[in-house]
Amino acid sequence: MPSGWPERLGVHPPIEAYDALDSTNAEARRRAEAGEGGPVWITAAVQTAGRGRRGRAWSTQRGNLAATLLTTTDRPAAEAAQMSFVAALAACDLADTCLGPGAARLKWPNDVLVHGRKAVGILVESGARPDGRLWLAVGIGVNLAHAPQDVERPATAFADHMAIRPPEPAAALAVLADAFERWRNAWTTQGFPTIAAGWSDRATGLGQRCEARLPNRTVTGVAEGLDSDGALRLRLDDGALERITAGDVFFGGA
Ligand code: BT5
Repeated sequence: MPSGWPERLGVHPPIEAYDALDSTNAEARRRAEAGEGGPVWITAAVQTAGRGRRGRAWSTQRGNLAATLLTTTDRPAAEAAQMSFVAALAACDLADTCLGPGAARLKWPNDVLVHGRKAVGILVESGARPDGRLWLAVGIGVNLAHAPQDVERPATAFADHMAIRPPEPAAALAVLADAFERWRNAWTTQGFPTIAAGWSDRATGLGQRCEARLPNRTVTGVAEGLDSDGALRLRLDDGALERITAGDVFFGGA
């Protein structure tokens, strides 16, 4: 390659692979708190204490993908949180690659469902650095080979929908990391509306009734779509609009 050649589009940050970790997000946090800024992808074949949102657990069996992008941003925290939609779109692209276009749908805020069942979970954590910037840990768990049976909501794995073997985690991460760069680049150059449009095209449940379990109460209404910052616009039965910024939503019991 000639010297001074521009960086190849789609080149992703380096990947550091472990055989086992407690949690790739926990490892990213430890590194961030020790001053590391990334960007780096951290992956582990097995997680012994994988975590979901709000203190919940995430199971990662061998053959599945657990990966976290540790990176640093100058964006304010509320805006940086939009990275979870970038992650969901990248995971949807990975699902499209493995299962064919359209097999995966996105459920607010950032689950990836395959035939209505959860196949991918995303956990974004962040913290302030001494220099005032923000570190972000964007954790993505993909059920490539196995789905747990003992979970509250139905889960599935890519393998359940493929005639051939699912990709190895390392191969899947290469596809995911490239897709992530493409969407992150779109977010940077075109802003959140491009991400919101991509997400909405692939979303499930928009226009449908749903129940939103918020940290301190539960509300029901019709999910109208994404607000300009990523909040879910929920039209309540009395006609009022509620912006959901955190919580879990359930459509038709799923
Ligand atoms: C999530 O939380 O969906 C976020 C999961 C993020 C996992 C990645 S793996 C790499 C990185 N390192 C980590 O430690 N975490 C990230 P939430 O929406 O709270 O869903 C958690 C719930 O999903 C649990 O309470 C279970 O009911 C269910 N669950 C657990 N493991 C699952 C799996 N493998 N597949 C589907 N559902 C699962």
